[in-house]
Amino acid sequence: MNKIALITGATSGIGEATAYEFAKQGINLILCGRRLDCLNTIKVALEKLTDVHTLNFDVSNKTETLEAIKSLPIAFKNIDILINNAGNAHGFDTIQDGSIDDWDAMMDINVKGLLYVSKAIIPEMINRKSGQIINIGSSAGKEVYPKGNVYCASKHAVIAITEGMRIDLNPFGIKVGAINPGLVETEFSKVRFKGNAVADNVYKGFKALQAKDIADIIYFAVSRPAHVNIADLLVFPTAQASSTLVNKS
Ligand code: NDP
Ligand code: 8X3
Repeated sequence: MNKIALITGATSGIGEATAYEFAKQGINLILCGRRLDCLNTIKVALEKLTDVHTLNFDVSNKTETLEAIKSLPIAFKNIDILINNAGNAHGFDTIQDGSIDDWDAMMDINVKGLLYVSKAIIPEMINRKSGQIINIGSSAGKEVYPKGNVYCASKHAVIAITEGMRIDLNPFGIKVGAINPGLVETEFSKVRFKGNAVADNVYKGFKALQAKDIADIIYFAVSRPAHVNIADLLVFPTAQASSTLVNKS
């Protein structure tokens, strides 16, 4: 029987690329995101390869999240793989200049949203004593960089939550791990800089990671034998040595 994966943030970037990779590998999909038009387009494309169900909700809305996952049809209820990917940076400011709305968005989406989705899915994994959760952290969860403050805090939290989940779910044979990318060329910087042209420069002068590079690694993690768990992985583009050191031409 085909595995079932739920991917949050499947409407663009890493989540979308992971949906395409999983579909190619015959994994049935539950695709989540706020942009309904994007969800529908991806569903039409991937239905040719696998079974696809879409859930249109905001992960930072507790009620919407719990109701959406409760609404899954029986054929999609037994989720084998959860990819907690939805998230973004909002703003790039010093702590003294940062916007409280941006801080709320990052904590509500990157941290609390991940928790709400996990809370809805973990009980079924515990019942079946199997499952795999991959949380998309970041190199920003490993080190703090100037003007990264709250985004970095949210990703440090993702790594701490991942470790806590791995400990607490250990008796049930559930795999938990974090994949932590450095600079990936997606819609990430457009969101962070709120459409400002400065976003166009982030990936200039070097070859950034592409969403497909991370999708390949996520598939690698979910296709290991039952006794192998990729617990924590840091992935940089070759040109990047740390959050602040990128070899640009
Ligand atoms: P994108 O902006 O391309 O994708 C973000 C995804 O998250 C979208 O599908 C968006 O969908 C979804 N999302 C955002 N907010 C919400 C919300 N409130 N509710 C539901 N879904 C939401 O960026 P990436 O693909 O790069 O980002 C994916 C993950 O990877 C994030 O967690 C990010 O922090 C992390 N990451 C990114 C890196 C990078 O350099 N790009 C590096 C390291 C980590 P929609 O708008 O339709 O809701
Ligand atoms: C995204 C990578 O360096 O912009 O998490 O924080 S970075």
